Amino acid sequence: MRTQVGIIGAGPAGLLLSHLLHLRGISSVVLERRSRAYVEQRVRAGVLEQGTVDTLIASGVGDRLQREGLLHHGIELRYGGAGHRIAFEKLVPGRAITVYGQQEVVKDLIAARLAAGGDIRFEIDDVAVHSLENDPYLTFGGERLDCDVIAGCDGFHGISRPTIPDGVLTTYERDYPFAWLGILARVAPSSEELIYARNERGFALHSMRSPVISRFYLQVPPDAELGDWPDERIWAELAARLETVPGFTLSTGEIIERGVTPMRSFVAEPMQYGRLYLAGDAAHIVPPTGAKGLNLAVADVRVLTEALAAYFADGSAAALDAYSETCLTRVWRAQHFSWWMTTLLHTFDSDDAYGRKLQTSYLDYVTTSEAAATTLAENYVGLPFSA
Ligand code: RFL
Ligand code: PHB
Repeated sequence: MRTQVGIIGAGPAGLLLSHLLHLRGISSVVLERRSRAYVEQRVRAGVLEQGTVDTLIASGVGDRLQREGLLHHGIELRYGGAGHRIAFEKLVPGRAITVYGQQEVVKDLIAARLAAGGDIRFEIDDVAVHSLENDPYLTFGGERLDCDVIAGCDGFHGISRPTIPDGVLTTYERDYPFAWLGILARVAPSSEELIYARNERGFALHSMRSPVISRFYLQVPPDAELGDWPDERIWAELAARLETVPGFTLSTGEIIERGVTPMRSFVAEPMQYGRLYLAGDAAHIVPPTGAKGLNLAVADVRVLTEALAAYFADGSAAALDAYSETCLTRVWRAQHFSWWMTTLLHTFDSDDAYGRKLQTSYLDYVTTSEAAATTLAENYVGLPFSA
């Protein structure tokens, strides 16, 4: 078998890449370890930047997103007994976020690829990468797939990044002394906009998926186990951290999904080696406080698509050679923003009174200075893509 681009992983990065390449007349095969049902149901991100939405709409996969996505023009920062709105419509006019589940994006992309005759192979658990310097190919299930290039879109725990020889990559990491317990609940959101709450008991986030489904996250110890968090405890803790302003009552409902996510910042540089190009979580991850992971995956894939289109059009490799460097500017901006939002809102060491004062000082600044609020807003809705 032969294809132009062999893609490992059918997450947002791999699927969008396959879709955008198809629109440029470039062939690809997507190899995914999990089943279609599994990837379509995996609950993860929910906040799409303006540029992500624009990319999906412009490439013809935005119909359901436009019908069902929830357009938000602000978020609330809640601390010290009060809520403070960061008003995108005033601070970054014309830019907003859309709340639409990552698994809905994945469903839309799979449907579009299959409708166009795309080749996505699910439940392939033995992909191996070969000959990255020259004439690369993939093997799986006793088959061989020759490719011009390979795209490693297989997430943080995938096989692509580890196949790069020792000594090539430099990695940068930060661990955080907590995790997020996330739940999806069958209950109308208690707020129209997302609430990022700093609380002595730990951070809490109120998000949503639809007028009848809410999404919540709680800062928990890094070794937290779901067994220690029965429903009553989750709701009590969410109420304790969110019901801190007069008149706000948290509505509760049936919990339909739950999980614990570790928090980590990570970047591997460069995001390429020989004929292998890494995109999305395979190359970098951020703590979810800034809602940047999925959006960065989309940004990488846009750059890679343009570079591959130039390469396959006339053999010019300049953009491909510059792929990593082009992506890393945005990656590091998102790294900083995600680290900063995380640092601002979580409880680190309860004994660290100094750190707490610094947080409060910055929160007061960001909620009273238009310049500081604009910094938060323009990063949150996503910086524009360069031409
Ligand atoms: P993914 O989604 O992890 O997809 C990788 C795919 O590769 C497959 N795979 C393999 N396939 C074949 N062979 C192998 N050896 C393979 N190993 C792995 C996997 O099964 C999978 O299908 O990576 P991708 O495409 O780079 O997308 C990245 C995003 O998924 C991720 O950054 C976001 O979910 C992060 N994130 C958020 N990002 C946002 O932009 N906004 C948010 O609001 C947001 N919230 C979140 C998040 C991530 C979370 N978790 C659970 C990590 C909230 C949470 C709780
Ligand atoms: C979500 O809705 O899943 C979500 C929203 C905002 C974040 C992270 C996750 O910062």
